[in-house]
Amino acid sequence: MHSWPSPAIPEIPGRNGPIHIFDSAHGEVVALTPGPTAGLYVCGITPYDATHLGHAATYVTFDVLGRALRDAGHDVVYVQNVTDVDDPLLARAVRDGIDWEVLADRETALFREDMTALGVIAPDHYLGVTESIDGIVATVSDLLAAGTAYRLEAPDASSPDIYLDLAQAPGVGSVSHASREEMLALFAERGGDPEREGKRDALDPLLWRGARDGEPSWDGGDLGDGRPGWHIECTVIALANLDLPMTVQGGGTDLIYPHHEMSAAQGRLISGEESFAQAFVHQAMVGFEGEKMSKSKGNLVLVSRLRADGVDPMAIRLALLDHHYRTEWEWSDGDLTRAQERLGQWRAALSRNGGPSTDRLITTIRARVSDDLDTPGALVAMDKWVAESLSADHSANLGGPGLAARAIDRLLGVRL
Ligand code: 5CA
Ligand code: ZN
Repeated sequence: MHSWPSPAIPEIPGRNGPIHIFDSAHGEVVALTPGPTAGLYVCGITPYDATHLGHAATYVTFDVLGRALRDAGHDVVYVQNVTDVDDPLLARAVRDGIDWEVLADRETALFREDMTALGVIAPDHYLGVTESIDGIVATVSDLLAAGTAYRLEAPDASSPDIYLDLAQAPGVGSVSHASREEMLALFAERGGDPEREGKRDALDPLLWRGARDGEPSWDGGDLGDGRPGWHIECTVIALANLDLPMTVQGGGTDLIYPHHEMSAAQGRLISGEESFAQAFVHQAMVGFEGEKMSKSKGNLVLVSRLRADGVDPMAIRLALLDHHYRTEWEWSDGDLTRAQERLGQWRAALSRNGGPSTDRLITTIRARVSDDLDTPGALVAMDKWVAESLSADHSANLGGPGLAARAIDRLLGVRL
């Protein structure tokens, strides 16, 4: 599937050192050590109501991470999926009386426009699950042949459902460290079916769902007609495009269990590798009016709505960057007002004939982003440079504003 046009990344002198980031699996900040090429997989949208500010926070966070890795001298291979067929998307299509493919195409198109407006670097591999059916069928067939997956007849389906025998996957729990009780609760809450009769274990994830009336299905060969389960989608797309262990698997904290636990367990089982990702990195949930912003709750602030109201996307990006990715927060109008004022100040400083030296500014921004993506700290560094610029005559240093603008663009993705 085509992604979107990537913004140019300006050059600046020097480079960053190693990037340190909080790894949910180890529960501590780790130094990323990718070698020449870093592999980044970020879970993409389920396109039925895109792009709210929670999504935007997630993709801007991983965009800053990708920029930091490039600035530290690595090439980055960036992979993202689109869950363009899954239960919540199909349910929304039925509710709204719209064809599921039309809905998915429309919302994915809107997401691409939002990403372009927010200055997010495009993935190198942007793949819908509907484009990845062959690989998923082959993988599930291999698991069946190896005896690590099993069929379960479903009375309402024309072919059986297929589940992973999770007991045969090593290291389950190493990503989330959740207890059995927590796993059971989260599995039920987040798309799993712990109550399904006949499963070997309540937590076994669905790999292939046999075809039902009124649901889209694909020819699965020996699997029978059906469609993929959720977690296997990200496992297969990641394995097809990245070497293991990838550097970072990312997404929001709502994906730690079961999604990242299961996709990693499957990835290790299929590949025989010990580790799926060097680090699992998660964006804290962004809320609105007292609850997690979510499509199912409907309490959404959409990037496209703000853009249609004439809000500068760079102000939206600045508002997001002003919150550390590991801190939960709630969107309010004040966030936008502050960001708009800040953007105005920054642009005023950059339109002057000359500015302060940028040496300390660049060093500080590099230090802040490599310290667990401290973007609020990076913004404060620019605020200081801007205040200094506006408080005195700096016309002797003509190159200052240009270099500051390039640094902010390269490292934080804010175009001034
Ligand atoms: N398609 C799956 C991932 S394979 C999915 O979770 N789609 S989604 O549309 O629900 O979410 C897209 C991304 O945004 C995920 O990484 C998710 O963790 C993140 N996300 C969803 N809601 C929020 C929120 N309120 N705050 C921050 N991130 C969020
Ligand atoms: Zn995913």
